[in-house]
Formats: sequence, C-alpha cells, structure tokens
Amino acid sequence: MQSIANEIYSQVTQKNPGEAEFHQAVHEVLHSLEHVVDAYPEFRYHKILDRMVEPERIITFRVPWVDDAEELQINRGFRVEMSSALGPYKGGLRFHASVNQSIMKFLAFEQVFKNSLTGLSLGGGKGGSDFNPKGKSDLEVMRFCQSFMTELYRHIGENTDIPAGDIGVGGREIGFMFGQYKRIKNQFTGVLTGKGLEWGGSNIRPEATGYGLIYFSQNMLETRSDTLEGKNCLISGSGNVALYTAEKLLELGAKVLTFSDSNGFIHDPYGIDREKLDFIMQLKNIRRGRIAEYIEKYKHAHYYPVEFSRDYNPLWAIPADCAFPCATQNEINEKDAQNLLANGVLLVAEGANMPTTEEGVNLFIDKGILYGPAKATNAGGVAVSGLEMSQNSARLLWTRSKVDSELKNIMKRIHGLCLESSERYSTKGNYVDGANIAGFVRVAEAMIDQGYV
Ligand code: NDP
Ligand code: 2IT
Repeated sequence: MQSIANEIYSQVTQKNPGEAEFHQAVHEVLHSLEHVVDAYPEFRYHKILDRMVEPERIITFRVPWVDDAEELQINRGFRVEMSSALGPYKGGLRFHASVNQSIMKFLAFEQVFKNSLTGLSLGGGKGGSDFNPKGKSDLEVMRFCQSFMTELYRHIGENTDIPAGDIGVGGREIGFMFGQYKRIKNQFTGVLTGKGLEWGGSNIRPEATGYGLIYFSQNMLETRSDTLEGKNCLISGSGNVALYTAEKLLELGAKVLTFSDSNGFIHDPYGIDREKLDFIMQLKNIRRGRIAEYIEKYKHAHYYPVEFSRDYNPLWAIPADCAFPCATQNEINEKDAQNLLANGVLLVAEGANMPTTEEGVNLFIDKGILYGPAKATNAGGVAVSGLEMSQNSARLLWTRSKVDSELKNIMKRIHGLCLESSERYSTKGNYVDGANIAGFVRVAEAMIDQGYV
C-alpha cells in the first residue's frame, strides 16, 4: 500500500490490538482508496481517513436476564455508532455467541460505505450481543430482548440511531425490542426497522437483502450479456438472506443446489425447487430446526456435517456457475476460492458481510470473474430499511410492487456507481474498488462540509 494508507493501517492495528476482523475490513478499504489519494488531496488535509476509522461512539453494556431454570444470565451488549455524516446511525443488531467488539466494529465500518452507496440519508452503525438464541424458548428470547432494550433505548431514536436485524435477529426479536422501547418511551415511532407489516413495517423488507443481491447479480451478468436462467447456484446459510436469495433465483429460472447452517450443509443434485424451499422456510422460520432435517424428507439429497479439521469447505467445491455466500464473515478462504474457480465459477455475489478473506477476494479479482462485494451486493436490506423509515415518517404503507421497483432501481444505481468509479479510478469491473471509492467519496464530502467533528 502507498504510504498514507500504510500509515493509517498501522495506526489502526496499534490502537485496536486483537481486532482482526476490524483490521481486515479497514485494510481492504484503504487498499482501494489508494487510487483516490492523489485525486483528492483535500481528504488528506481534512484527515478524513483518520476520522473514519475511529467510531463516533461505542456503547458497551451489561444485559442481565433470567432463563427458564430461573438462573440469572449475563450477556454483553454493544452499539457501535460509526458515522453520522450522511444521516442518523443505521445498521443491524446481531445476536450470536461469537459477537465481540472487533466483529461489531468491522460491521459498523462496512455499513458506513454500504449505506452511502444506497444514496439515502443514512449514517452507519451496528450492534448486538454475545447472546446465543439457539435452543432458547420464546420467553427467554423475550426476556433477553427486553433487558437489552432497557439499556439500548437511551442511545437510539428515530432521528438518532435506528437498529434493525442481522444474524439471530429477525421479526420475533424486533417485535420484542420494539414493544419494550414503546413501553419505556411511551412513543410509537420508527425507531427500529424490520417491524411487522401491521405495526409500521415495510413490504419486501424480509425479502430485500436476498432480492437485492440477485438484482445486483443480474446487473453484473448483463455486462456480459448473460442471465441467471439455467445457472447452477451454491448458497450458504439458511437464514433470512439465504432463503430469499433462493426464492428470487428460482423465480428467474436458476437451479439452487445447497444450503447450510453452522452444523453442516445439504446438497440436492436435482435442485431445490419451490416446494422444497417452502419446506425449508417452514423448518427454519417456524420450527427453528436444523438444515440436516432436509435429508429426512428428501432422501436423495446429501448432508455433510461441518468438519473443523478441514482447510476448506466442501460446499464451495461443488461444481457451479454462481456462488452466493449468505452465512457469515470469512466463510470463503483462499482454498475455497481456488475450488470455485477450478470448477469454472462465473459469478460470486456476497449476501453475508465480508464472507470472503482478502486472499480469496484477490483471487476472484485476478481471474476476472464477476465478483460482487457485500457493501454493494447486500445493500438492498438496509435500502428497504431506509424506505421503511420514509414510510414511517409519512405514516404510509407502500405496496409490494412500489417497494420492489424502488429496490430494483437502488440496486441498479449502486451497480452503475461501482462500475463508474472503478472505471474512473481503478479497473472497470473491479467492483471492490468501485464500491469502496463511491461509498467513501460521498461520506468524505459530507464530512468536509460539516467541519471538524
Ligand atoms: P440469520 O440469522 O437469518 O441466518 C444466518 C445463517 O447463517 C444461518 O443459517 C446460520 O446458521 C448461518 N451462520 C451464522 N453464523 C454462522 C457461523 N459462524 N458459521 C456457520 N454458519 C453460520 O441471519 P441473516 O440471514 O440475516 O444474515 C446472514 C448474513 O447476511 C450475515 O453476514 C449478515 O450480516 C448479512 N446481512 C444481513 C442482512 C439482513 O437484512 N438480515 C442485510 C445485509 C447483510 P445457524 O442457524 O446454525 O447459526
Ligand atoms: O448488514 C446489514 O446491512 C443489515 N443487517 C441490515 C441493516 C438495516 O439497518 O436494515
């Protein structure tokens, strides 16, 4: 890296020891921004990069709750308010045992660029807890959510910071947290997004990340006069993003071969059709079961439990045209990327945040495949959250077709911005540089306008 990027990166690693995921996210962005350092000397003068790697505020708090055995449990809650340059802090809440400050900061950092790309008035933040919702009863989840919100409420608000869902936080958790916020504040406001349709939610919000991912993929394929029809597709994860990614792929005539969870993955060589997808949606969303149960019903399919001893994930070694990682960070390493490329993958588009390691990303870029980085490709979720906020402010509910067409437009605009920025500053079609640069420039200009804050 050039000296300025190097200098900032070494400060970040020194000031934030042990935060590997945060270092990784910052490193990738700084690498792309080398291309604009000379074009915008004012960014250096105003110390934009130095400010952007320092969160505006980090809140950490204790979350006590009582489990069904009447034992007191203590978890740690976080909210990282990264940047308010473009609007109120906006970003999801993750409930997962692995949550720590590094993961929260990498997600909040990425969110700033992603939200900027949407073109909406959204700052960036992220939060969550190391609470593990798996195997907990509804009442345990409710008690946890109420306790979490009993502290969080004082830091958020419809014009201040608007959380939403992420891993482990879906409609059920948003409902419990919204109820508690309303009770404490005595206000019915759009303080959270991802709400139920009857009480302030938006049409298409549950589908938005997955649908947006596929709209962006269509835009990428169009640059090569290609479509998704008939393409063999690999999907990891089996949560919100994965399932609606599959739904849109099926609608467009693609073939879905896999889903996974943290215990293993299923491979259905005949393809997971609409009926099979309905079974999985019921299994995951209603029964909260494990993906392994798929092979009990569809006996021709295969199940592969996770083997932690392996240096690659066999899911990514299945021959396919397209891959959609939709589970978690760093789920595609260098070896996985090699396996995908060896099987002739044409497109990799990220539903999860930072699912590919830097070595994997570099391989995809070097080989010139269509590689869509998370900040651009999964921005549909937060974009529709932004539309939910607009509907809440106007006290209106837009139709499904209106929200869907807005989502399509936003994804198309982001795709165009990425191409344009990559062409101007880097290599046309390098969506990583394109997304980082386009996302950054908008935030940087707003920061200059707003003075030294
Ligand atoms: P869900 O909780 O609905 O689903 C997560 C899925 O990923 C589950 O199948 C889960 O399996 C699997 N998973 C989670 N952590 C791990 C892990 N450490 N190892 C293996 N599998 C894992 O979350 P979402 O679908 O909402 O989120 C998926 C990804 O998409 C995340 O990276 C999130 O940040 C990103 N994202 C989400 C958006 C949204 O609007 N929801 C928007 C943009 C990005 P298991 O059940 O076993 O844990
Ligand atoms: O990573 C993400 O963009 C999300 N989890 C969605 C954030 C939001 O505010 O809708």
